[in-house]
Amino acid sequence: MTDETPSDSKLTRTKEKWAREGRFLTGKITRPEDQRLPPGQHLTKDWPVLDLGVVPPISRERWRLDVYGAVETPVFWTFDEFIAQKQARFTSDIHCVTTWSRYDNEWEGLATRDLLAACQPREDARFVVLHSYDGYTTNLALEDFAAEDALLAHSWFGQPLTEEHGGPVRLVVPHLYFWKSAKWLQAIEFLTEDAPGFWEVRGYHNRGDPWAEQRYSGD
Ligand SMILES: Nc1nc2c(c(=O)[nH]1)N[C@H]1C(S)=C(S)[C@@H](COP(=O)(O)O)O[C@H]1N2
Ligand SMILES: [Mo]
Repeated sequence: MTDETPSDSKLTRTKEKWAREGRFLTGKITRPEDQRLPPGQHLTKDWPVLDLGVVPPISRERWRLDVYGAVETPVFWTFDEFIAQKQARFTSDIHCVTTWSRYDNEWEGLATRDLLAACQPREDARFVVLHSYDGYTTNLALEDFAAEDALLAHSWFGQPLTEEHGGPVRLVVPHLYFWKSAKWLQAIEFLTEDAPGFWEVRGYHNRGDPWAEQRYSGD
């Protein structure tokens, strides 16, 4: 361990600099139907690890999920309670803002739509903030969180998510850049007002649509 805090690490400072410089922007805009690979992305077969450099040691036994805020029914689950929910299997592509994409990832977990059915967001709920065990946060509009292929994933290709990729449970929101897909998920907070997260307050786009190249806040 170094004494650098995650928000002051070299990677964080480098990515903040890219945001200021508008790195990796091609200016092209395409739609998913036209082009599977979003503009400015290249394909990779391996699965790079990107995070703040601190892997929180959370076993399945110690893991808890808290769902609260603007909901009718707050949810507090252990891993056993979480995995007893209806299981979804989705195959989707990953698009990271640092320009790598990885096709055809097989995820298993709880569809965000089924989570919404369990916690019942209030009429006035518009946004969610994901809170992670490493202190990371990221925000999503409720409709993006509720995308039909978004899920709280515990497995990848039939194997438990590894620690480095966000196990026991991470979010996967395939239609947005991967920084929206919080690893080591701890809590989901429903809000009536938006609340930008870790990268969103450091120059990254509030929504992050890869096909519109919404990399940085000015895009
Ligand atoms: N908790 C947490 N989730 C996170 C991050 C992080 O630092 N902490 N980094 C995000 C970023 S920038 C990316 S690109 C992906 C990387 O996921 P991977 O390491 O599984 O490829 O996780 C996202 N989710
Ligand atoms: Mo990223």
